[in-house]
This record gives sequence, structure tokens and C-alpha cells, in this order.
Amino acid sequence: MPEKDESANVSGLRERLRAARSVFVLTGAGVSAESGVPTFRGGGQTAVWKGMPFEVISSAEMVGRDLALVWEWFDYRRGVLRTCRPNPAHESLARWQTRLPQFTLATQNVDGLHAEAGSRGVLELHGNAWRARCLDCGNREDVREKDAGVRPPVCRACGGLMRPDVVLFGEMLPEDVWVEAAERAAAADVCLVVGTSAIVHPAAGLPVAAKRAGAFLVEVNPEATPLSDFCDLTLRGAAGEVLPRLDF
Ligand code: BV8
Ligand code: ZN
Repeated sequence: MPEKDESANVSGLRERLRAARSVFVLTGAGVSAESGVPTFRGGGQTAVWKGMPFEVISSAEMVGRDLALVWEWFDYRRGVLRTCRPNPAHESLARWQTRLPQFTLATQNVDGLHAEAGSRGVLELHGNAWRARCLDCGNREDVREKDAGVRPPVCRACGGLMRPDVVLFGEMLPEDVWVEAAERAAAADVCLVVGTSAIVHPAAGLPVAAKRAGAFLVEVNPEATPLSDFCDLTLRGAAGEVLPRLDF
């Protein structure tokens, strides 16, 4: 797309955001790519760990079969995340929240970088890798407060075994978070989809619901996705470069 149109689109969208009553943003691994967080599907490959595709190791079935291995996988993920800081894309979204009457940020990411950038009330559709949840009483604790040598960690409320507080494949999303996300998506007049391959459901259904409810749908992604043809505007670029240009 010629540069002129691109900048016209960007300034047009900036005006639309400035005038928006309600904005809904859905993010995926791509928004954290410039922070050094590996994506799951880059260049057509699916992330594999110890020979297992991530959909296998990150599955409810694996928690039942080998909880220790699931902890090893998330200990590895946290090891990578420990060196990652929010990038300009996270920072822009945190700023937008302070300038809009109704702004909702829903993420598929479990890295906690949106909150670290200052975003409040982030809807963590797939949970958070820094939290553990008790299999018996459901008590939640910050993994950084637990003895890293004890795996699986033990619940300080009831002594039960704990699991990563993330939504694994085959598991339902947290009801309250999902209902709020679906409501806000359907009420948005502008919906941005940033850095997601839009393959994993039901999260990928949110922008579709927003569009069906009348939202102006925008995709920010260097690559096309199954959502692209459904969008009113696609901005082909890196989130850390495109979002700051949309600051209003
Ligand atoms: C469920 C936490 C109900 C754990 C995750 C309907 C159709 C088909 C399948 C299903 C369906 N409904 C349900 C399913 C099954 C399944 C599913 O969707 N499977 C897929 C693989 C087809 N869904 C589920 O299992 C869900 N639960 O349905 O429960 C139920 C329950 C019981 C019984 C019956 C039904 C639960 C799904 C949640 C799983 N947990 N994460 C963990 O992190 O390990 S999913 C995980 O993978 C992420 O959270 C995220 O959702 C997904 C990865 O996608 P992305 O984030 O988009 O990342 P990806 O790498 O794929 O893409 C990155 C994109 O960024 C690319 O497009 C790239 O071009 C772009 N990019 C790169 N750099 C940049 C960039 N963009 C901008 N800037 C850059 N710099
Ligand atoms: Zn407990």
C-alpha cells in the first residue's frame, strides 16, 4: 500500500480513536514479540518444547498426566519472560486507557507485560504465567513468592498441590473474564486486533463479534491472518512501531 495511503489511514484512524466512545483491543503474542517474548506461530512453525507442540504440553490433559512436566515448561517460559520488558506497543495501549471514556484491553498473553506497562484491569483471557492456582481450594498465589525448589508448589491455604494459573487447551476460559470481554467487544465502536494469528478460540471470536455489532475493525500485524478480510483496515507493521503512530 503506497506510503500516502498508509499515513492517511493512520491519521484517519487516529481521529476515529480520538472521537471513539468505546474502544476494544485484543492482543496476542505479537504485541510482546519486540520485547523478546517468542511467539507461538512464527514463519509457519508452531512452538515445540522437548519434542511436544505447545498445544500438547499446554493442555488440561497434560496437567492430569504429568503436572511436574507442565511446571518445568512454565518455569522455562518464566525464565525467558524474566528478561523481557514492555515495549512501545504496551506503553501506547496503557496511555490510550487514560484518554478514552471506555477502553477495554483483552489479551491472550500470559506474560503480564500489559500490566507492567501500566494498563489496569487487563482482561487476561488465558490467565497469567506468574500465578499459581491450588488444585484443591482454588487459592491463587504469585509464583515468585513460592520456593522455586518445591515443584509442584504447595498451597499455603490448604496444603494442596498447585498448577499454573493459565487456561490450557481443552479448558474453559474464566467465566467472569470471558463474559466481560464479550460484552465490551459487542459495545465497541472501534476494535483493534494486535499481534494475533487469530487461530485460537474462543478468543478469536471476539473481534468478529465486535464487527458484527458495528465496530470499525482494525488489524495490526506484519502478516495476514484469517481475520484480515473481515477488517475495515489492516496496518501491516510491527505493533511497537504502528501503535505509537496512532497515539492521539
Ligand atoms: C476451549 C495459555 C472449551 C497457555 C493458551 C473452535 C474451532 C477450532 C478449535 C477450537 C474451537 N473451540 C475450541 C477449540 C480448541 C482450542 C483451539 O482454539 N485450538 C486451536 C489450536 C485451533 N481452544 C481451546 O482449547 C480453548 N478452550 O475451547 O474450551 C471447551 C472446554 C472443554 C470442552 C470443550 C470445549 C482454550 C484456548 C486457550 C489455550 N491457552 N495460552 C500457554 O500460554 O501456554 S492459547 C495460546 O496460543 C495463546 O494464549 C494464544 O491464544 C495462542 C497463540 O496465538 P497468538 O497469541 O496469536 O500467537 P501466534 O504466535 O499464533 O501469532 C502471533 C501473531 O503475531 C502472528 O500473526 C504474527 O504475524 C504476529 N506478529 C509477530 N510479530 C509481531 C506481530 N504482530 C505485531 N507486531 C509484531 N512485532
Ligand atoms: Zn489450596
